Amino acid sequence: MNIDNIRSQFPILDQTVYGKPLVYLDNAATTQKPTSVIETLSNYYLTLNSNIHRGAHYLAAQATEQYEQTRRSVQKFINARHSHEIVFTRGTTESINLVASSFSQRFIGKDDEVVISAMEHHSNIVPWQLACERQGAHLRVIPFNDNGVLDLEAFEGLMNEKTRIVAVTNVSNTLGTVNPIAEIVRMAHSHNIPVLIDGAQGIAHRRIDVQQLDCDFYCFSGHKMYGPMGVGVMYGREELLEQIPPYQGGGEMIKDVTFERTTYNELPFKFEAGTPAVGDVLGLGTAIDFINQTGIENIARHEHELTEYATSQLMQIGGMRIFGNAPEKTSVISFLIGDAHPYDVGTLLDKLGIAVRTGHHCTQPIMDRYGIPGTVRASFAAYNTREEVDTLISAIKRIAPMLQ
Ligand code: C6P
Repeated sequence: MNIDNIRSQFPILDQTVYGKPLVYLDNAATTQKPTSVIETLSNYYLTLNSNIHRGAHYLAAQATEQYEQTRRSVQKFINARHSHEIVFTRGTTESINLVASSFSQRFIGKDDEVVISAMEHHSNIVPWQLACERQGAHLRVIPFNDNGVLDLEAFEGLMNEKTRIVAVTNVSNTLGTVNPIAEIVRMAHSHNIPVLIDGAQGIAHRRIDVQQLDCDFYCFSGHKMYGPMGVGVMYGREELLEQIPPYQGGGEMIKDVTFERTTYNELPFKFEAGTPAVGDVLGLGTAIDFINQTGIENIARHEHELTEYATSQLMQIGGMRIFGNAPEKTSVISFLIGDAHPYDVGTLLDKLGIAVRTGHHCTQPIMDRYGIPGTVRASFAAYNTREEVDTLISAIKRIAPMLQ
């Protein structure tokens, strides 16, 4: 992988902050966007802007064609069986809320159970809590061990005839753990329980084949995979999407409306009420092109090397604690230095030009599990370099004595 070539596609990286070269290590929060994605957005507004599926004019037809073409790109990217199994949303959060709301109305009743894991992002906890509250159902939680590995034996023990769905993350945004989702799906399906995968942190780091995984729902955001903010995907298995009710009512999701009764549009439109973020969807298509051109396996290998290198360097610093030591991890490293507050570490790193995230990372139950207020999190993407890791390490060595 030619890093110089990749970096040249991300002009935002080529700047200084506080007089220091920017070292952007907050990629799990959002990745930067290549010029091609930014150009897709501006070209859309410069040459194509119009509402889709509605207008009888040239621009509307072109925009509709490109929007539907992007749906087919996403289908191919995750190897879905049908393009109508791809629903565009605002992001992972909306995708999970959609499933939690619509699936629970159809399939979850009083005293039923929903299984999630203890390492979920709040986006894969709260929507299920809301659904359980509404339906009178209960949440069950798969624990994980000190290294951040899910306890699959406990998982097996949690499933029973009341379990209606299992919802787990592909990759933990805090621990970096890559969960054995194919195995989780196999275990759940042996009890005829469908599975939702939160793919927010998986999609940009591993090849995802939803048919091979055999999952029932896979949710992700454009902005964590070099695409625009404000767009995401909910992949759902056709048979389930046919059975669950719409999430929101409005334009485009209907077939016929009278005051007595409304009938709904076919898939995927039944789940796409109102005007979507057309330009952002097209930008997501360009982000997929970027990933395909770079090669997701190349990206994964490069990030793995950076993560291994950074981990070994960090471990040599006195007082260093790394949270998340699963055998299979993506490019996320959460750490604490002695008793230093993560916010203080993040602020000092920021002044040296290094962007990391600090806090609970929207995973408070993980913090409770370890009895800590938060962590400092460095996360890598395709454009990060070994030199940037060195900059991080020497910055930490410089600030650590100030904070002990
Ligand atoms: N995690 C992070 O810094 P949205 O905000 O809808 O694009 O994604 C929500 C979400 C869901 N699941 C996981 C595993 C995630 O990591 C995220 C977003 C960001 O870790 C922002 S909190």
